[in-house]
Amino acid sequence: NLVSEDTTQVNEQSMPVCDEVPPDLGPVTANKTEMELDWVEKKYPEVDSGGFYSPPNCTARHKVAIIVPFRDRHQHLAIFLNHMHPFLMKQQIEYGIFIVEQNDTSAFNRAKLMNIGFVESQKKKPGGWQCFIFHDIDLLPLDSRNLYSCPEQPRHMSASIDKLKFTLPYDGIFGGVSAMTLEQFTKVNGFSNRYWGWGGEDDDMFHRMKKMHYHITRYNMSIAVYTMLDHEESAPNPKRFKLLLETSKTLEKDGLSTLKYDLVHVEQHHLYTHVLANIDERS
Ligand code: BGN
Repeated sequence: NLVSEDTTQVNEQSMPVCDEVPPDLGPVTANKTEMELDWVEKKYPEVDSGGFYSPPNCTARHKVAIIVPFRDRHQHLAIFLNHMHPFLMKQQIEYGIFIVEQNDTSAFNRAKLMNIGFVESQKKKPGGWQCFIFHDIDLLPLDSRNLYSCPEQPRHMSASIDKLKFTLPYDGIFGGVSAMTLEQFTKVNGFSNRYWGWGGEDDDMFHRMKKMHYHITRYNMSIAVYTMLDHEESAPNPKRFKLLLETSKTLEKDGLSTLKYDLVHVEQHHLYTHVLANIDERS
């Protein structure tokens, strides 16, 4: 008996499944000069309101929510969207870009914003996203072979960054850009909500993954290449060392299960969905 291959499968609209490895992938350049969002919006009419896209001629293999924690980086937003949309479209994935902004003035809480992005993005997708890519706004991928999908194990994507001399600062680094499946992310109870200020929240996620017996994978350093946009350094959180020692004890009591925030709005712009929330203790 002949068993039809994946590539010949058809869906309701009789579209073939997209190739496992889309055509014409390789190194790309980044435009890091200041630009207007209005101008970027005009360049990508094929992107649907909310920053959603699915390939027109084939059924995507991956449904990916790109979750971007955000505050005070408006100059980066246009550059990021201008880079990411063509990059992701070329990969023939179905995706949505979610910019999750902290509205209050307490210290930036990157991890909590990513938890909120996870929860809110799921509400915006019938059937739900299966893959989540948590993405700093200042990192632009420079090779489209760096596929924005979720393999069997969590993947650290931004392994090779120009500002870090294209080397891993340490083995267990899981910051910058990371990919996790729905199952992986929920099994570890998401990120910790307790890291206010710079540093450690990504290491905390690394510990969570290890505790649940996952192991972090990476693409080859020549493919996982990123360029970083310039910005001022933020103040490190002095409590991060102590928090990190507590991760394995507190995993069940700190994360998606205890996430509380006050949603200001979820707005669909042409190239992204804007999630705005108050997240500090007062909210
Ligand atoms: C590490 C930070 C990470 C950050 C990387 C790269 C901490 C915890 C103290 C052990 N970790 O030092 O959060 O992603 O640098 O900049 O500060």
